Amino acid sequence: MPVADRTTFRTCPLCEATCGLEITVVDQRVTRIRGDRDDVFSHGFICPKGSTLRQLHDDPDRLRRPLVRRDGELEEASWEEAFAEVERLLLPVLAEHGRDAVASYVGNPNAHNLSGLLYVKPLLKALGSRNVFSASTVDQRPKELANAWLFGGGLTMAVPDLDRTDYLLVLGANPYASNGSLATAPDWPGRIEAIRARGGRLVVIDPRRSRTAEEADWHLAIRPGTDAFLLAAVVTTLAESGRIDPGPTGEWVRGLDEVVAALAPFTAEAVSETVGISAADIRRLADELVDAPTAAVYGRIGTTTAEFGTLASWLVDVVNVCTGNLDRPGGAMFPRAAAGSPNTRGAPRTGRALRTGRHHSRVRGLGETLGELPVSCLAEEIDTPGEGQVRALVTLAGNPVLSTPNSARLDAALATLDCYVAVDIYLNETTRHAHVVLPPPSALQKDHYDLAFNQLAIRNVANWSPAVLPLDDGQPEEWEVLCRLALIAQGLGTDADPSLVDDLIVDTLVAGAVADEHGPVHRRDPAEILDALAPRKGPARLVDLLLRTGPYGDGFGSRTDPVAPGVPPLSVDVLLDNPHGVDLGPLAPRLPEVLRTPSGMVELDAEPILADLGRLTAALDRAAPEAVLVGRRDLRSNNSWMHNVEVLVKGRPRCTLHVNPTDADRWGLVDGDLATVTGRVGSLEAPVELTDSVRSGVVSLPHGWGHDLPGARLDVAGRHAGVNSNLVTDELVLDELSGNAVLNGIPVVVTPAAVPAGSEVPVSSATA
Ligand SMILES: Nc1nc2c(c(=O)[nH]1)N[C@H]1C(S)=C(S)[C@@H](COP(=O)(O)OP(=O)(O)OC[C@H]3O[C@@H](n4cnc5c(=O)[nH]c(N)nc54)[C@H](O)[C@@H]3O)O[C@H]1N2
Ligand SMILES: Nc1nc2c(c(=O)[nH]1)N[C@H]1C(S)=C(S)[C@@H](COP(=O)(O)OP(=O)(O)OC[C@H]3O[C@@H](n4cnc5c(=O)[nH]c(N)nc54)[C@H](O)[C@@H]3O)O[C@H]1N2
Ligand code: SF4
Ligand SMILES: [Mo]
Repeated sequence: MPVADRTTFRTCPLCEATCGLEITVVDQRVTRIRGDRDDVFSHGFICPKGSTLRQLHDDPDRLRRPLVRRDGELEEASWEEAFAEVERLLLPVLAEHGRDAVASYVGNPNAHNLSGLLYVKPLLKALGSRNVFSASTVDQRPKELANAWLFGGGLTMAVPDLDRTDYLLVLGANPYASNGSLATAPDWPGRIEAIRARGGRLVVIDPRRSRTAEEADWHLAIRPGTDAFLLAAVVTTLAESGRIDPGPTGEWVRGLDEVVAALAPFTAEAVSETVGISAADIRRLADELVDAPTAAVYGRIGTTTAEFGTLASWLVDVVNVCTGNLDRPGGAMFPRAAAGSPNTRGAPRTGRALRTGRHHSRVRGLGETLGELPVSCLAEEIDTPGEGQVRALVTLAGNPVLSTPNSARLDAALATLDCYVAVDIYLNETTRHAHVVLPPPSALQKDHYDLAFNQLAIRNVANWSPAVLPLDDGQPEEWEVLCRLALIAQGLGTDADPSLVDDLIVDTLVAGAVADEHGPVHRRDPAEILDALAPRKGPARLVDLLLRTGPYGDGFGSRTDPVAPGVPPLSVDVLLDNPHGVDLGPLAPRLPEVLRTPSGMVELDAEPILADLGRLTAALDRAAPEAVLVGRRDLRSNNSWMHNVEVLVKGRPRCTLHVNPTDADRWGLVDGDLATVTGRVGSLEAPVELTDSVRSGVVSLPHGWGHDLPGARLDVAGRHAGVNSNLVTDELVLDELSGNAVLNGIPVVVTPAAVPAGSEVPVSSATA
């Protein structure tokens, strides 16, 4: 019997913008997805990816049943068989080689997924290995460390107050393509246009004239990898003319004078050649920033996946402090998330100092940060024999064969593992090496709440999205899969009930909540709280707890004042009654209560950061390579995993090498022909697209492509394969302070390819 049409609303989980979607379902099939005009944050905005949740769900290549390797081939198996195989392969590795022999890699979609956000940590704990890796060390780790040292929390982030600022300085980000990152806002383009419409100014620092740079009032084409020099020179320029003034925020800032003194050698003149921007332009930039009524400096991928990533990330906020823009409307402000934020729990202005390097990687001795090792050393931990060698791997929503540096080496290493378990929706370039693949339900089959991105949002909102479609027959939830893996890793067998882990997690969180003397349920009876959460289980129960004990929560009856007009204090039930979300208002100043540093101050002078300035000084007069490679993103792409959606990949190929015409003349390259790009670790071949949008001496290739490896099951992506840019990025070049990979500014040599245009170039021909 056909079920009547229904319309449901949910937040898009694909990128950080958190747009509201309106979804029409007929007979348990999604027939239409469009922007939810009534969403309190996105007001109907949607990008071309948002509506493809339907195609992703319906994709015949999306795995619905587990795969188990038998006689070398991956075959469909029952869930029981798959978990039995995990146990059969994993336990001997643990028994014979110890816990550190099992590595894990946690990919980007975990941040967009409640199961990932709430159940991965317990699984990692159950595995008990120090070899934990994630996409964070090819991404934002430098910013997290800067935040942790400055403010006392990795996600205690000062985000640009887009809707009120008069001046936005963007470094190394292209929100017209990415829709913004580490600053959550649906419709960045619209918000940028609004800045200009109200007489404000957009300035973009990028070696490419990106879509965002095209919209800018001023674009400065910086030399890749040099943002830290530029920002240091902005501070020094302001200091020279006595214009550093943190305003009222100064009361909560420690070490400003010391920092200004330490940056003094980086004058506009001293850095000009290194950054490729005239001293006059650097001075003008400093003038504009300090003269604007309000201004916000914002940096992203181009500043974090760089040699001085932590310094650049820290300097973004040093400039925000120096210009009086930290924590004021129109400047860079701290969100107050409704659920799950460490900076709304416990005692304000107390915390422990961040320590890094508490343990080190076996082969290269790289230091741990925030409990993880740099993913740049994953391959060597697998392929270097000796005591402590990694023999088993668990990947959770990750595709490191396309997303991490020198990926050919990792690709080869994965083929040698004794046990590789992947939790993933696709058989792709990485998971094709697995012994067991465990596919979770599609995004439309899951409840959703943005526990992570609401902590970075430019407006405080809360939005609960119930699952749109039911689970397939016999299919476990993703959190149940993760819990069952945890139980197997703890030797409790394949039959143990995943609720055991779920109950343990909720018990721990409730115990923490009743112990928090600053929280709303201090000293309440845990049993009473657990009763009030029943009968929910899984992520819904945990989010309900986090919301109700959060800053806008009902405190399980202890608070009753409305949090927005007509909206009672928050719980999952209240959010269910508000399907377009609840608007909790614009950001409000939060200093000093947001701080969790040992001194209770913004610790501008954190010792590890100041120590790293020596590295910056040493690089000041280094000669620039003839050519460097940078990345870029495309609106129709999402890292490596949405190229199997036909509507997103059709049309002109997007994986092209952007080359400036003057460079092409020098290097003998022709538009449309293949070029060979060679770096220290290998080479690749990509079609040349001539464009003056890249600075001379810079070539650009997007990441996340290279879908022609045998054994993957990606029919559409295989026909639009592109080439993997990480075949030439170098696993030995890091931002030393954070261990983050350098993925921009890779020295390369570009030559015409020996192979004539049009003939197929297998990626596997790349030399490693
Ligand atoms: N459509 C789409 N959206 C996405 C993603 C996607 O793959 N596709 N990925 C998501 C993820 S995981 C992330 S982390 C975000 C990233 O979000 P963004 O950082 O906005 O992403 P990019 O478009 O890569 O922008 C980086 C820009 O930095 C420039 N750049 C390169 N090197 C340098 C440098 O040394 N200095 C400066 N100043 N600029 C430099 C590049 O030319 C590029 O324009 O996007 C998210 N959103
Ligand atoms: N050269 C270069 N390399 C880069 C970057 C760059 O700018 N340049 N950017 C880096 C950045 S910012 C990032 S974040 C990383 C991303 O690196 P990764 O996280 O390794 O890669 P993704 O492409 O996001 O792959 C996500 C995987 O999750 C799976 N997946 C999707 N949804 C789900 C789900 O709901 N559950 C499960 N279990 N699996 C799911 C997909 O099938 C895919 O295998 O790439 C990095 N690599
Ligand atoms: S911008 Fe991001 S959140 Fe919004 S519809 Fe597109 S992919 Fe989804
Ligand atoms: Mo990312």
